[in-house]
Amino acid sequence: MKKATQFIHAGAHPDPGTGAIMTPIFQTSTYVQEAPGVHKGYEYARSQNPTRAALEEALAVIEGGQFGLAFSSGVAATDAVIKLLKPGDEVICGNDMYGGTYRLFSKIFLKFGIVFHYVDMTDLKNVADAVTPATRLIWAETPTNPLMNIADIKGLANIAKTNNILLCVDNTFASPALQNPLSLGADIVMHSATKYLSGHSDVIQGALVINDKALRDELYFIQKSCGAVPGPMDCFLVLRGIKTLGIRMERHSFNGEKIAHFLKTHPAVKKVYWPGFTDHPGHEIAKSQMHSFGGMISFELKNDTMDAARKVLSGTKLFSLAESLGGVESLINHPASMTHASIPREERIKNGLSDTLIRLSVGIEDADDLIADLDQAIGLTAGHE
Ligand code: P1T
Repeated sequence: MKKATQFIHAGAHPDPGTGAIMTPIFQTSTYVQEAPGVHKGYEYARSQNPTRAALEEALAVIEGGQFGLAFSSGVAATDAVIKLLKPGDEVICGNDMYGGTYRLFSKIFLKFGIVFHYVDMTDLKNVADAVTPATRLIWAETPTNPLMNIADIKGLANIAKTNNILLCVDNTFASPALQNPLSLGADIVMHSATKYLSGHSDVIQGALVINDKALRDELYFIQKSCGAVPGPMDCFLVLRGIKTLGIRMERHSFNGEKIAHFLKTHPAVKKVYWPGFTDHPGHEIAKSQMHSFGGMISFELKNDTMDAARKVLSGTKLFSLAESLGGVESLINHPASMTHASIPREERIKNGLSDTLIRLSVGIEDADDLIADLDQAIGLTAGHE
């Protein structure tokens, strides 16, 4: 089945009781059993819920995997993956990633004895060199948040397979419409479903998709034992979001491309981070593993003062200043003080995330309106160069 059809039909089965075409919101905590242990496959809603089951099936189908698992947030999904490990195990991860993932690794799991090596994953050699006998997991974001770096998923999978290491790819920025890491050799795909999967900025949720049954069972055991499950209403919202994922991503990519090129030629802009540019260092890899380049763009002004950055961040009218991304409406964000504030400044700067970087989540409004908005906001810095 083609992707466009999958987005509409994955996980959708008419309700056996009523024929309802949309999966009902099973707002229940428990299920009545006929006799002890005699039930319809549902015992207690932390372990199973039919709305969640429909969503998990849909997630698996659209990522091209066998099994999906939904979590109460993206970080809860990441948390479950790291809980596969034990003290002394080592993880190789990128040096540019969502600040909350870095915080989870460095402030929570480090004290439980898990060791994290942060490397520049745009060069596979850095990853290969970081492998030790204790390495159990490679954690990759591609494109990265917020610098839009690209890692070669097939290359990472080769390193992982050769060394008997798991590869988990955080596919949040691309979404399943643009990139399917399992087909490139990853063992686990992680999503902040809060973003493109939900698409409407009205839900917090996370997801994992897996092919291997034993690995799925381990992660399911963690999901039900630790309890970070999403409620049925949220599952319904993400199921609904998935139906329009394909067409939304087409428009995000279309608008993203227009805005990236507008920024690149703007006289007040110093640098634009977007993997669709032929001179982006990861462009050829991005082209080979992504269907299009999505709606995430970061940029820096030639005037690299906080004053100028603040003028743009506060000056847009259509782009709302907010954390998060992937919704239908455009957002503007200041990673250094917002989404990536938990990364020590020294680390951020070393890895190329400047104090004045501005990140855009380009929505699905009219591209010309969005460009006019950015143009007027950047214009507010004129005369301050
Ligand atoms: O917010 P939550 O659903 O828990 O997802 C965490 C997460 C994981 N991975 C990536 C790549 C992410 O971007 C996020 C969340 N990011 C933001 C809130 C943000 O504005 O960057």
